[in-house]
Amino acid sequence: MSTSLSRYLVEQQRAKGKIPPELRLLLEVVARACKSISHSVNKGALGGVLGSASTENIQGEVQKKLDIIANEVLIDANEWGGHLAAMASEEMDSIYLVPNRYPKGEYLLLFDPLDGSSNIDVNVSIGTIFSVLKKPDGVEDVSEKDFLQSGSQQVTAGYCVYGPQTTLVLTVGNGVDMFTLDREQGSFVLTHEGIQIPADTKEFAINMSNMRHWDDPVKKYIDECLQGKEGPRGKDFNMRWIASMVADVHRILTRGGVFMYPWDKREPSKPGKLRLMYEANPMSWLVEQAGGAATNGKQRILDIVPTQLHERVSVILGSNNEVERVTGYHLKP
Ligand code: AHM
Ligand code: MG
Repeated sequence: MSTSLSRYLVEQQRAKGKIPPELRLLLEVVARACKSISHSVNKGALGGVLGSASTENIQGEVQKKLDIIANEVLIDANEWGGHLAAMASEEMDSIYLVPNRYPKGEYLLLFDPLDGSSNIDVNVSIGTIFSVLKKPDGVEDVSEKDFLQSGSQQVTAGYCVYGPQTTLVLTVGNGVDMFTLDREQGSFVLTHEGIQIPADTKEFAINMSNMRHWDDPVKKYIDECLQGKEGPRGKDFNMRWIASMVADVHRILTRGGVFMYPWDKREPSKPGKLRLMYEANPMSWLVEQAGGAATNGKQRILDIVPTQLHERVSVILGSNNEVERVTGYHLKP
């Protein structure tokens, strides 16, 4: 018999003691929200959800209609259940406190409601990324500084990718498991357990159009990959770049590879394009839980203590030996 997400979570709570009841509720609610977002994504033009809204987010990016819809779905689903104290999102300037009319819980939820926004209108895989932290002990009135915890403090993290299949990928610190949405049953079903990323790979993911802006260690690594069998690596590499981090990371969890969005010279004052707290941290933890590695070139991403909610970071993650190699090129140029 197949295992539904609900059963899996109850078993994790009961037998393995890995998750408290409030966290189980939180994950059920996030999964329900993802189901609803999946429904809107699937409707596409028929649901009138494609195209841009006339607003910008705090990062100065034009919001798509689906960015806003997904953000609202996640807030509406999560604010009343009593499991959260506050939320933060790529699409909101500051944190969202659970309104006083609802009971408050112990957890802080962070999310990128719709990652890969540039792919929405062209019908390419996109997704929702989320990370959960605990409210610091003794804090009554949550403020932004209570969110500024390193990724190693996450209690659960995951993403849902809306592709040919809708797949929810989770960790509660006990490995990585995947659930596929069964649309007839209306529930997520456990389809892959104990995901492991191979330590070696012949596949890299990077936006090559930025090559002239990269730093030397990244140029050196990619140049060696491009030389293939005739170069120092002695093997041919393949390249993939979906421009949706969820989809690129999903491929890496499925068959290995290395993903990079490094710092580059276009905007030298920014540490990178991707956001630490709701993109890099959850993905880094998933990758580490699957036996891979994640660094910013110099240090483990999960060790970075954020100073801002929307902080950016350089990202190198995936197959262990490749991440070590690129990181080594940064540390010993
Ligand atoms: P978004 O959260 O606004 O969609 O931006 C993040 C996305 C990642 O999913 C992806 O890896 C990257 O931006 C693609 O960037 P680029 O268009 O520069 O290749
Ligand atoms: Mg994103």
